[in-house]
Amino acid sequence: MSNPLDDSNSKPFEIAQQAAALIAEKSGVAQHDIALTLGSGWAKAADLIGETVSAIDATEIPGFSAPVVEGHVATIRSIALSNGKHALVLGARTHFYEGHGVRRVVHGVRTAAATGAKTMILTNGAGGLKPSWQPGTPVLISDHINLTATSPVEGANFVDLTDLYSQRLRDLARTVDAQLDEGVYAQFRGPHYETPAEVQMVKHMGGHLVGMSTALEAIAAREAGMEVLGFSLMTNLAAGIQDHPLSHAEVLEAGRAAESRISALLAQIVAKL
Ligand code: 8IG
Repeated sequence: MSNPLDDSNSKPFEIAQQAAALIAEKSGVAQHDIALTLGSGWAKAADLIGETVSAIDATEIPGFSAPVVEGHVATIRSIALSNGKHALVLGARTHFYEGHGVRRVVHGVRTAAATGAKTMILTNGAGGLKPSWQPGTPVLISDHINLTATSPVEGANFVDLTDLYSQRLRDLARTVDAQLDEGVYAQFRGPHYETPAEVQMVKHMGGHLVGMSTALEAIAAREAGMEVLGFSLMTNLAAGIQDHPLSHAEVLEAGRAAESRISALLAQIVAKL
């Protein structure tokens, strides 16, 4: 299947504009205010934040591709909030490890910006470095370390990433749950989990969470002028910190166990935006 983003002569922002126009047409919602990417463990939030106006198969929208991982769904939803705002939920995250290039990874974020969204909420499942965190703990992302050795920004556009994960939005999240901890998220390329030595490297670099998404998307969101709120669901202690090997099944189970609680938390935060 061909994807227009893969043509090096194509313009990613134009394709995002086309995608946004088609979403507006299919949903009947001219402008969205907030966009969310719901990672492992966060999917139920879509049912809690408001009324689903429209559910669109992402593969019908220019630039989107079908997800590869079990538990990931390729639906774009337009949701009407009770406060009159409109949220776009991107259930179709493309991961960098899929090998389709960074343009496809950030296309959802660029499309969200093109629909008018000013706030981008990025969520994920992640490994944690703090032994005090229990699996199922939601953690606010305070900053990131991009270990993918690439950037979504094309050309000499020196985007400022100070306060990338908005202090204002983290403070707002804490008005819903004052106990929320925060940490620095390190994005690895994946799809393998880290070695214990790599986890120690992250610890020395000042990281607290390890995962395979979010940082590249956050950069693209900032480039597009959006304010970013980032959340990790800590599903497992990172390799070498927990005393047993990591398993995807265990990660999914921790996500399922926490899903209702953290999705309700996120929905309460969205209502305050
Ligand atoms: I869920 O421990 C989840 N995703 N890189 N490491 C990385 N990604 C993850 C992990 C983890 N847990």
